[in-house]
Amino acid sequence: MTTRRSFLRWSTLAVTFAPVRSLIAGPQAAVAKPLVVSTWDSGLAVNAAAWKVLKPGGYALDAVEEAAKSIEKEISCCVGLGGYPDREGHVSLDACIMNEKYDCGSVAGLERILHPISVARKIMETTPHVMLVGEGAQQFAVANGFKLESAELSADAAKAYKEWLKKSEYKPLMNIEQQQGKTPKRAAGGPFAPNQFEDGSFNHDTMGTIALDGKGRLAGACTTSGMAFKMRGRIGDSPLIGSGLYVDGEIGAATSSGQGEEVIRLGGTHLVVEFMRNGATPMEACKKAVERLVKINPTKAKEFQVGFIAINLKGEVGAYSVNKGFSYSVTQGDDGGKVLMAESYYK
Ligand code: SD4
Repeated sequence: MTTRRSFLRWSTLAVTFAPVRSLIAGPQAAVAKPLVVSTWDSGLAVNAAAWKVLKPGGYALDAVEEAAKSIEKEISCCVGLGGYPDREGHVSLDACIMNEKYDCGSVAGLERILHPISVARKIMETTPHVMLVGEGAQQFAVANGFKLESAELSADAAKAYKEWLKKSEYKPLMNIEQQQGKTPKRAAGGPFAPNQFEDGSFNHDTMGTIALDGKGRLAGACTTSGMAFKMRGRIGDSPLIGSGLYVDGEIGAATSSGQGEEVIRLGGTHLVVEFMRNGATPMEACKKAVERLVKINPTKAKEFQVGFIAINLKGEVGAYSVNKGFSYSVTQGDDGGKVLMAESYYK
């Protein structure tokens, strides 16, 4: 049995001797208390899907894939095929996945496939490549048994797109994800259908999930339909390893949400993990990355949101955002988890 003391001893050893340990038996030699953290309050339901894998001792990679699939298949404005289209009316999906051994896979601009996260994993596990985009990604998916779904927009997305075309204004709203638990107009068919809020504004909700399993293995997944009404071909941070997601099996994992362009210019989640490598806690690491981001242009930074979440091998959790309003969900047991509000640079 793992007592708290032995757990602490193991987790300390895991960090102190990480390089040696990996030479001997790989990161899975450690013993850890499973943990899953996702972006936003909608992450709670997503964590529940991961927890079903983590609780009986499953692999963190399977857990984060299940987490991502659980939201990809819901009717949602912002993840999966029910999402809002680009400005030419096509829904294009971005996703990536990474395990504790630097294995990673990614798809960008993928159309008409229900589970981009599973295509990303397939690329990771069966090809010499990391990332496939657009037509090639779709071709790969179909060749590997993924069904080609209809190109038709969901009823909600079609309505929102029609509405958007009236002004054709690209104007991402800060923290719009945060309203998900509040007073969204829910479309019929699922808990994740807050496509449009009472005030008419649009939701978007990238899902980033990072997990630590009972064997001390880390993994992460990130999935999105990207910014609603983006330019055709626009790719955000979410499918980019080191921007929307990064995992180092000997250190920790991080994922991001918000204005992807700002995360990309920083290599945001790789930076967070590097800060942890240099001794920062997950919380300190997220904060330092946000400070670096704000320093680029403090005035502009007041106008967009970026939030990071991170975990380390000790099971510590951290989050920090540029502006207030970034929430995240933490699940560590059967209690259904909790939603926390991240501290922010601008209060
Ligand atoms: C993107 N980072 O495509 C994503 C958007 C997002 O919640 O996080 N939405 O830039």
